[in-house]
Amino acid sequence: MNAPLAPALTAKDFKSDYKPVWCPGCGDYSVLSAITKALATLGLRPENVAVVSGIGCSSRIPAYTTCYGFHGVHGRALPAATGLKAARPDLTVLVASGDGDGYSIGGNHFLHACRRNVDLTYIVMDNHVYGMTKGQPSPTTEPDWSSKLAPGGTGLREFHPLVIALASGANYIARGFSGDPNGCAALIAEAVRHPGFSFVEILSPCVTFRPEQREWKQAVRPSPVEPTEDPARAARRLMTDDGFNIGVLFKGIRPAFSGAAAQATHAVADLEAGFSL
Ligand SMILES: Cc1ncc(C[n+]2csc(CCOP(=O)(O)OP(=O)(O)O)c2C)c(N)n1
Ligand code: SF4
Repeated sequence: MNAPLAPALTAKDFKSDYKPVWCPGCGDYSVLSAITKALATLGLRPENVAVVSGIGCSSRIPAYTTCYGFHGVHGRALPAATGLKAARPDLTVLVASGDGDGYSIGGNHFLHACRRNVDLTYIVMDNHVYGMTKGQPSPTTEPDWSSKLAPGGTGLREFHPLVIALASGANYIARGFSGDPNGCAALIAEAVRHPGFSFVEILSPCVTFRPEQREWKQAVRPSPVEPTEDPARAARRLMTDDGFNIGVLFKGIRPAFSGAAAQATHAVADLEAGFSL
């Protein structure tokens, strides 16, 4: 007789008993719901999933799931996740980050994670501000956003995450909005299924330090075009992107990094012999 099938899990099974400490109305609540819904939709089990993060309000996500979690060092989620996936390719590895964590201190890791194309899903909750440390401008902050900490604005050009991801080699690129958790869940589920490095940028308002972001609800719109596998076409679309088109931009066809090319082809003794004087 066949063993009984494990019962299907729901999003609730992926939520831990820890109550999130986010401010009421923070977009990250919906992103947590989207992640747990995506994992249930994919038919995964918590013991087969790891959620890795850095530091920030958004980086608290691992503790709020029942999956394996690693709440690491600011800006260093991607290297930790890359090592984990290399050691445990059987695990589904999600990485949660914020625009400060992922694009500022962790910006260099972002470039190289895209380039390496290890099979990870990178979810960045972008609120154009450092929420946890009380409202400093981040790389995606508008140059003219004036605040107590940056009166008159920084005057600095914004970082363009989707452009950088495409130029650096990410294999799946999408943008979601936390106000549409079902849409975000669908983007995340597709990102997990897609081989290689998948990048999902989610506009997730910080209602405390950027209360005007509540208006994003009126600004976002479904992308008018279908995803493309052609990087040149995706790049042209980004030229006219104002940051509020929601959906999948790019689904690449690069095979995920498998490590095959990095397998040792020489015995250590042969290498030593080659270097002997
Ligand atoms: C090495 C290091 N530098 C700085 C900090 C302080 N710090 C903690 S969270 C954070 C910014 C988080 O911003 P973001 O990633 O945008 O996340 P949010 O809180 O907005 O979700 C900073 C600068 C730190 N913890 N470690
Ligand atoms: S400070 Fe901003 S990002 Fe942090 S929990 Fe509050 S609303 Fe969310």
